Amino acid sequence: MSTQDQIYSTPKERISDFVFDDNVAQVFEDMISRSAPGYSTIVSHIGVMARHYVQPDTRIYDLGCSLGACSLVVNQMVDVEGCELIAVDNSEAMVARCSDNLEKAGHRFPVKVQQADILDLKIENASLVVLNFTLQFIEKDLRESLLKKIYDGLVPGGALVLSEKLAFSQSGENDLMITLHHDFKRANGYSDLEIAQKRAAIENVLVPESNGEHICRLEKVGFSHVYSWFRCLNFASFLAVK
Ligand code: GEK
Repeated sequence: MSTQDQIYSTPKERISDFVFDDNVAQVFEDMISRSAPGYSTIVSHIGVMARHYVQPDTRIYDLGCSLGACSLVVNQMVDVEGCELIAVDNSEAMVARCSDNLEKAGHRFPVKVQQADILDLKIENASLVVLNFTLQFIEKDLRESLLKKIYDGLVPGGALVLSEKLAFSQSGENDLMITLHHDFKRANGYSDLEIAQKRAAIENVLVPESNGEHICRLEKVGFSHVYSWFRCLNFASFLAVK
C-alpha cells in the first residue's frame, strides 16, 4: 500500500523547487496516480506495446523509472528470449525503491537498475525505450539530442513511448486544460492549498511543450512513424517507431 501524499498539505513559508528526494519517493505512487490523468491506463498499455515491439536479444530501457511501474509491467508482459531491461533514474531514493520493487516482483529476464543521468547514458541495441513523464524534466535545449541518441540506439522496428504533460499554444485552451487538471486533482482529494503549493514548486522544474512540438521533434530526429495514441486533458502519450 502506498503512503498518502501530504507533502504540500500545510502552508509553507517558502516554496522550494520540486525535487525527487526521499519524501517524494515514499509517496510517489499515490502522488502520480492522483495527479496525472490517465497514468494507470498509460502504464498498462506500455505493457501491451512492449509485447508488440520488444524483439529477442535486445534491450528495453525505462528512462526516469521512478519506482519502476513501467519496468514491472514490461516484465510481466514480455516473454521473448535474450532480453535485458535497464531502468535508470538519477534520484537515489527512487533507484533504491525501484530495485526493491523489481526484486520482490521477480523477473524473467536480467534487470539492471542504475542511478544515472539519462543524458549521460549509452543506449544500444534497444527495441523499446520508455520515457514516461521524464522528458519534461530535461532542460529544453537538451531534449532533441537525447531523443536523437534514443533513435540512434534503437534497432530497426524498435519503438519509443513518450508520455508528457502538454502545453497549448492557444491561451484559452491552455487555461481550460490547467483548470480541468486542477479539478481532477481536487476530485482526487487534493486541497486548493496543496494544488497551489505544488504548482509553485514544479513551475520551473517541469516545462511542458505542445503536441506539435513533440511530434515535429520526433520526426526531425528520424522516427518514421509517430502516433498520438493517448490523451486525457493536458496529459498525452506518443508512440514513435524507427
Ligand atoms: C513512471 N516513469 O512511474 N536522469 C534520470 N532520471 C531523471 C532525470 C535525469 N536527467 N530527470 C528526472 N529524472 C515513471 C515516472 S517521474 C514523472 C517518472 C513525474 C527522473 C526523476 O528522478 C523522476 O523519478 C522521474 O524522472 C520523473 O512511469 O514525477 O511526473
